[in-house]
Amino acid sequence: MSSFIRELPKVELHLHIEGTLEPEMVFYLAKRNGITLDYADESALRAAYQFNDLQSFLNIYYQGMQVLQTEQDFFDLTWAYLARSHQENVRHVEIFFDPQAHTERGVAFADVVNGISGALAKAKQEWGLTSYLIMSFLRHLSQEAAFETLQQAKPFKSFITGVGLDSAERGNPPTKFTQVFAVAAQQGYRLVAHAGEEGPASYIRDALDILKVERIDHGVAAIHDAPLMARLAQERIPLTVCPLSNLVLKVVDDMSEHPMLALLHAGVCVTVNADDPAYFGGYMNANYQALQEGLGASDADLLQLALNSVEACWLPESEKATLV
Ligand code: ES4
Ligand code: ZN
Repeated sequence: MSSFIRELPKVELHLHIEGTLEPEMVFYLAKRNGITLDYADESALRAAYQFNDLQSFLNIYYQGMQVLQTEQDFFDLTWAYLARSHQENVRHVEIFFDPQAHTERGVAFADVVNGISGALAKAKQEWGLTSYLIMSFLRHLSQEAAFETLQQAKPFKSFITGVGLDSAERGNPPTKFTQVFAVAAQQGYRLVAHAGEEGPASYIRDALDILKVERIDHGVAAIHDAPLMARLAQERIPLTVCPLSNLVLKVVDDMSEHPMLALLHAGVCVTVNADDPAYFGGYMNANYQALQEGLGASDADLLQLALNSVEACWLPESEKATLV
């Protein structure tokens, strides 16, 4: 790992907190909560992390998070991620959580948000590590279910800055959630959506024009659509790209074929992110390193990517200045 990458001040804009659940913590929490797992030990669980596409990952991801049951579990999960981020010189994070994946199992919305928020507050106090929380709707569920989740979030509005859209992309287009995104915007949430990960470039356009999101999560399918790329560059619409995720889920066949640098050099505001680091082989520094070693990104490229993340984040301009 180069010292340049380690010392670069970094901002993370695309991270699912449930995707930071390491096998060791799965076993630790299973024991604490009296749950029997289908796997004999941590290495047997890790061996099951073999993915062909997004859906094969999601199956394991939703299964793994069933050990998260109490507010303390969500606190411990988030705290471990923040400690790791602090070690990697990550200065600010905007992280997703999937409330429906927990409320559907009978976990209280309050326990999820209070656990995560408690750890975020502690990291700000201890390290000055700032954060925002983004509530993501599961796109394989109905818009009606998303509306119910938006309603449940009302008492916790001050802890939740944005609304996002994730899970199985193909067959679940942005237009399925037009009304709930409009209402979320009226309520004062900032908007993002996963689009153009496995789905087509048209989902990126629809997320922008119909859902009216301000950032696109992934968005790598834009590389196949020259007019869209030109628009993203012209309007400096940020893409939160996740290199190791794209490799492990076979969005790209090899890191040398990843579109990150083509997008960067075309003037698109692309950023580097970890997505689900416990499942995809690494946190922020590992993602920068993959671009350096697998794609030949220069230190100047990596610096520009890190500056793009500062530009794309939601901190007030006065606080952005203190990051760099
Ligand atoms: C996700 Cl990589 C990815 N794509 C879509 N939804 C997700 N949820 C967690 N990780
Ligand atoms: Zn994601």
